[in-house]
Amino acid sequence: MTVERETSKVRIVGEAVGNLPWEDRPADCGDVVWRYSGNPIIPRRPFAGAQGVYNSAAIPFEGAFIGVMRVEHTDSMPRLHLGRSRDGIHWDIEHEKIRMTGADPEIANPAYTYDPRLCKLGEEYLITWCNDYHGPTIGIARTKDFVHFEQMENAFLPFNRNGVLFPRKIGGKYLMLSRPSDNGHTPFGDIYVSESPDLVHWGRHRFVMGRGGQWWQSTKIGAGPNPIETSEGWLLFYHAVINNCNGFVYSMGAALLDLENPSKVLLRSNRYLLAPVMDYETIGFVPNVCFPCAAICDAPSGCIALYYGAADTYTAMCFCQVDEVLDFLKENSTIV
Ligand code: BMA
Repeated sequence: MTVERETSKVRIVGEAVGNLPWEDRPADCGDVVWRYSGNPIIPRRPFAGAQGVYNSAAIPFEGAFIGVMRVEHTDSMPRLHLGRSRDGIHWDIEHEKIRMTGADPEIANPAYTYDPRLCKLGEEYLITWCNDYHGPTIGIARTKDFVHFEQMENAFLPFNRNGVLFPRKIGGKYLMLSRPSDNGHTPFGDIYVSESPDLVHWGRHRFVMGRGGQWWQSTKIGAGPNPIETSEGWLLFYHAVINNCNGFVYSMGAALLDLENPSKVLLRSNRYLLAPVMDYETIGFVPNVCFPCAAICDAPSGCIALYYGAADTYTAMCFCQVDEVLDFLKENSTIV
């Protein structure tokens, strides 16, 4: 359904998405980010052999939506599958994993692939994900048609499980956010930015922002959906983790990064925008996880639909409006 929306004050650089998956904020909700009433949009065990689909990426494509989904198989190993949706909410997911070609045999056929991000960069669609190579590192692939996928070189040395590209070159270079980590469940994590002339060789690594400050983001933080370009800076939604006596709890914060030098943080939330409270977020294979991986924006209205993995079991959605997120950030910001 196409919805008439008001025009936002903060300008999102991007396209109009008339068929944006969207639901207005419930009248009794005072939150800046609100959940879709039909959550979770992908249930537990969506097809035989799939334990769950979560932490997945989605993007508008040819008037509908296409997704690169993290599917946890019943050997508990995650692989990337293609998903298609007419409305961005109901998804048909291929039962076979995406076949990629072109990789050096040394890095082809990884045992696991997960937490994809998907962005349009020029005429291509680029997928980044956590890729198995002697431990987790960042894989990259390109496609133009979502039929042929070319796997490129891994971006970084292990261990790193969170690579997120900017959707355009900055200063003539490709930029990627990442969260260097260990090979276990990573009791630490900060966000760095790296640049590349060719999407193959990465360097000039710079610190962007780190864990710390308030308890909800004191253990680790990592980039969520690909940064959203706005007239005020790059809007970055990120996951943020607290370690309590029952384990990690993953919430979502937001930050604004400088347009020309994204290692410079202009604003950063000192309160979360989304934290696990619903049953589908608190009960699952990994309880207490909200893990945002994709954002689809309707540029004229500033409406943003976010996809997040819930409890490492489900896919869920939530919504927000760019002016309100920026107002929230201006009122609730501490740079750490
Ligand atoms: C992170 C990643 C995510 C996962 C989260 C919570 O480090 O592995 O895929 O959602 O932990 O288990």
